[in-house]
Amino acid sequence: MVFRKLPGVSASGMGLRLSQKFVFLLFLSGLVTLCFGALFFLPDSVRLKRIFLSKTESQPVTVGTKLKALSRKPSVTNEAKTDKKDAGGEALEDMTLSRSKTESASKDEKVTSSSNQGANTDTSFDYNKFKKCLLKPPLGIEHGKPSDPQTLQRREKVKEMMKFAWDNYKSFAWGKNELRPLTRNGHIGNMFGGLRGASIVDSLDTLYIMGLMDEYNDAKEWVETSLDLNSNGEASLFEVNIRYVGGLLSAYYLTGEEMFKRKVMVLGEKLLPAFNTPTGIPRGVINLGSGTSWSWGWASAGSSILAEFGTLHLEFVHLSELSNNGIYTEKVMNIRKLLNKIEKPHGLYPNFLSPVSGNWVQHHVSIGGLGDSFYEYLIKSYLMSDKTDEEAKTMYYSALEAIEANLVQKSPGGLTYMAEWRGGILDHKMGHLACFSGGMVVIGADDGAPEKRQHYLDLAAEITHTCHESYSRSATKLGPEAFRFDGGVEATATRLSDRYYILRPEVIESYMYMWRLTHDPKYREWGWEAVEALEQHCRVEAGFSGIRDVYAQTVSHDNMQQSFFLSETLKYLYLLFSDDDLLPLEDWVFNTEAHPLPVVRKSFSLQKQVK
Ligand code: DMJ
Repeated sequence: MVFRKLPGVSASGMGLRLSQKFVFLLFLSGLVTLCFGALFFLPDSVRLKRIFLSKTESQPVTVGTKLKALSRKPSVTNEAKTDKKDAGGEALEDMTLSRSKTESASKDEKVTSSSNQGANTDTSFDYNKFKKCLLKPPLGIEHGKPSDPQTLQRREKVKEMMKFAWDNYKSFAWGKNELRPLTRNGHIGNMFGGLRGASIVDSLDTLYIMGLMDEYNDAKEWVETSLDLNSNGEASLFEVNIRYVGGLLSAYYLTGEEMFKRKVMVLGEKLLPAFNTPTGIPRGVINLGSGTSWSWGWASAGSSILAEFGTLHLEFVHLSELSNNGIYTEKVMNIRKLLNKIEKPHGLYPNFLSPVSGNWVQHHVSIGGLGDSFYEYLIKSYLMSDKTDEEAKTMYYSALEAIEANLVQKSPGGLTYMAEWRGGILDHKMGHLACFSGGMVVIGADDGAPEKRQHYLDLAAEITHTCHESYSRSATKLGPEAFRFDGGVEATATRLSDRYYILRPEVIESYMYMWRLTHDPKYREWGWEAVEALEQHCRVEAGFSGIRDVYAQTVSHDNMQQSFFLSETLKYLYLLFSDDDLLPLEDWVFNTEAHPLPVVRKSFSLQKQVK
């Protein structure tokens, strides 16, 4: 061997030894680098990472109120997806989850898997402490029982309607998403990515506040044993968020059942990959298994929809509250920042935005479908933050000012309505969905400029009156999907395709808020008119059904009991006939599916307050 003798080796021999050592060391360090690299680059390396990284390293860290993730995961590319078929706007039942050809994820778009975003932190949320921070008991002194006998009787009627709707769902559609009351079977649809039991999750809080405890317990047991979150289908991010995330969050906050919290955290984490776009604006459709996301096939140029990506804030703030992980708040604050910064035509927010460029795609503005709940979530974010979220407040009142300047109209007959805006041209139409805005304007009346308070109360009352007119002017006393103020009509649908009513809540929602904030008895009367109309035209032998033409003397049913009928329509009616101490507005904010979420108070929040 050349290197047998150490002492007295020649210079060239020494050089050889040194370079061999160097090569050996280089080889060793390469090997070590490779091994460590494999831990991070191989799929499913999460468990190994946990061994080598401390928890805090894989968690996001706080930088002021903004959070930054220290993700070491390499980027992967979304697979390109092809078109299925187009779906039209706000659909009646099966909103097709079509994919946008133009908007499949671009090759250089980087996404990280949710498991590596460290979404679920060990929680230290203290439910008892949270309860103590509420100003009032959630269910009031006596579950909001009204003292006057007529109101009590009306409330009992609404409770009976809920039990009827629920019992039929249970008999004929248990575990499916909705009941088909005419054919007495279940409907699954394709909005929830393979998740089931939408009517159950949407009903939990309604059953609970109505004191339908056997029914609530059945619902709870189903969620515990049968709500399978390992689905692999394509879901509407918006719908899953408002119905499932909202429903489970409310159930947890009202009951303190840890199981609801566990479920909602698992589901919340599955939604995170939808935000992995160049701008952080999520796309509309997400595969709950793979995390891949797409834009709706019908959304122009692969855009995301304002009412969809703008209706995540309340639920995501609560996901951060419960998990003590700021990542959810970070995602929605990022959306907020972009919307705050971007130039707005006449101060208005168009309905379509590119998740790639972050620019508006079309100048269509509406307070109804495609835009609606974005505005609702601005004022509700402010209220839910215990009035600390100044950014949301400013954005809301500026948006409202722009809406008033550009969209609010008075008909020749004196009805106030919110028209739609297409690049500066007004379409004198108001959707049923836009009727939520009476309630929105009234809940924000107190916190605007003091000199505007009365003006906002008047505006809210006028809009609610107009929406009531749209009901009064039909044969069924139920309102159409959209009504117009041109061609010689007022608050009336002119097109056949706008005449349907699918058990929607928005008009009744505004009655409820108007009642709570003004105590004008007409709102309870109008609510009762709606109960009678629902009973007469929508109640069938095995549940409640939507109708195809509110102007027809003899109705034709659409065979669908929407889950929002149980979650919203009946809940708002029940609250309308209850005392104000049932879910007091000082403590609770309703998400857009009527799921109550508590105001986040500094005294119990582990997260930094939004400033
Ligand atoms: C509900 O799912 C929600 O209220 C949503 O914001 C709009 N559409 C339906 C009810 O009409």
